[in-house]
Amino acid sequence: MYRSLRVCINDDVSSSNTVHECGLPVTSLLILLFVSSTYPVLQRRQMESHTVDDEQSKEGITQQPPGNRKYRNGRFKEELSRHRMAAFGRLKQCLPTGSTICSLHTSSRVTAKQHYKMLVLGGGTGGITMSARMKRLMGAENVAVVEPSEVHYYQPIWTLVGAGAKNLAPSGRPTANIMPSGVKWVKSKVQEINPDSNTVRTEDGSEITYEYLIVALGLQLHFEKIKGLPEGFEHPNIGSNYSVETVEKTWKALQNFKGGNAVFTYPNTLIKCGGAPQKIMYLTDAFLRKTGKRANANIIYYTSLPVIFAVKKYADSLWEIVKQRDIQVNLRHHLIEVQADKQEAVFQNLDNPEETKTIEYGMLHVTPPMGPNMVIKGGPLADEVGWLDLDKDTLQHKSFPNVFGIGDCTNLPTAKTGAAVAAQSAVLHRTISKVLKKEKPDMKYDGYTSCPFVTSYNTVMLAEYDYDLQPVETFPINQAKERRLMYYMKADVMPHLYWHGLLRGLWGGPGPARKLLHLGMK
Ligand code: FAD
Ligand code: UQ1
Repeated sequence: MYRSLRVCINDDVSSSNTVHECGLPVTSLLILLFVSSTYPVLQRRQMESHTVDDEQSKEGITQQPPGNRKYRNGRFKEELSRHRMAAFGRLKQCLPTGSTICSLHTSSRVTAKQHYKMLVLGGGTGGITMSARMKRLMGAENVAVVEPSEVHYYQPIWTLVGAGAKNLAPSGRPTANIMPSGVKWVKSKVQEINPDSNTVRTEDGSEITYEYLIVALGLQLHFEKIKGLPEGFEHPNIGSNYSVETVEKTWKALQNFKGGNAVFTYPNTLIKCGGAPQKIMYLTDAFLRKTGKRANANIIYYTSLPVIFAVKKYADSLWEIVKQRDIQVNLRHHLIEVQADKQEAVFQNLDNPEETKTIEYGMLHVTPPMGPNMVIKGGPLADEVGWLDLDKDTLQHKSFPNVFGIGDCTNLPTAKTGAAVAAQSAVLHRTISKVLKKEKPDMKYDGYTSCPFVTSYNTVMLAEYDYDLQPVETFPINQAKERRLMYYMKADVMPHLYWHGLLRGLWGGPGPARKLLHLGMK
């Protein structure tokens, strides 16, 4: 096994080993990673554990809809498809929603007055992860999550859905199934947060009071800031991996592509997963090569940034890749208009705003502008831009010590990713357990974030870095190389780590595994 493990670790794409040779040892390595990273959590769990155990609470005060396990199969597929149709309807009406907000449920189950020791706003990656951890810390009956959506999505896999390498349906699971058992799910939308009176008002007019609050509301997509969108998505040959409504349109556009310009954009705002606009471009290149259409295609990347990527080590590799694959990169340009009926996209030169150019496309992948959640923006919890204003070390709010935050909705100065949420969740868990004991928080978040750059249908370059934009690599190999092992991890291992590790509050990022793999030297 060790011999083949060595073979696997040396699996940069120039090596002749196949992915299959790697399967068993890689799985062993990843199990080792998971166990080493969750061991501290399990140890802490014993020390902190509340008397309500999982099984008891499942049979006890669970407030989830009955029979939710059955819901998984046929009925869920129907529900997912209905959810997608409704969501596209909202996208057309141009509502400033995030990627997964569903307002179908103005819950009749919400009673007029409620109080919780720990109230979590948002049931996405950060919200569910923290509610699982808070259940462990203080008992399920003390925790509630406000989340309007019936379906929870694993967004990172949409990169592969847009390229036809995975199906959309398994990226969504019923919220009822991933809500920690016994935790109250308030199926409504937060409308207002009043931290002076420790009160949250929901869309149906209910008021919920709290002792402690975790804000995990994600960010909002703004397709409507590009002239001609979102209605342009009704035309063919345009898609976006950033939303459940548009991700399958990317795959259609890729399959329909006959030749001409295949155009990829990166907007003039902060975004989640800053690598995703490029990942679909490399996959497009690979698909067109495989199908013999690459010779008739110009692949063009327009980015508002002055660099291809913020971390030099990985940027150097990406420049090599675009050169090798004959991809044209235009820095400091952003998409301002789409005339989808004519298949034309208009770009502005950010260094010379008077200058615009119109490009005809055979395929267009749009990364929309993004911004803070409107519920936070302009309110007492926001910084001057609108993000949740947190201490970057402890994740405690700067002005309200009983308020905490995690994920894309925050102003933590690092890239917004699920990997960052994982690392933040371990720190935030520790901070809150200290605050509950009236002690000073003692663990610091270092800004850890990660971007698995998918560079083809079997390679990934795994970027990992911190607040200082310094690489913080988990594996004792050069991660600036494209590797098959990393593709296997992204496509097949990460989803399991997400559903069964992160969302259950058992995965706090690869920090402990990194220490182990570097023999305690990092
Ligand atoms: P979300 O998971 O978006 O959750 C926010 C939740 O808040 C949602 O459930 C929403 O319904 C809810 N909400 C919003 N408004 C309200 C309201 N008013 N009231 C109540 N609830 C509300 N990350 C990686 O680590 N690796 C990757 O490879 C990767 N690839 C990605 C590829 C794509 C195409 C995309 C779109 C994302 C990718 N990410 C990746 C990023 C990752 O998915 C996000 O960073 C992560 O999900 C953020 O978690 P969050 O909890 O902050 O926000
Ligand atoms: C990660 O922890 C994570 O959250 C579960 C992701 O989101 C899906 C990631 O993409 C990555 C890369 C990580 C980091 C994990 C390892 C093993 C490096």
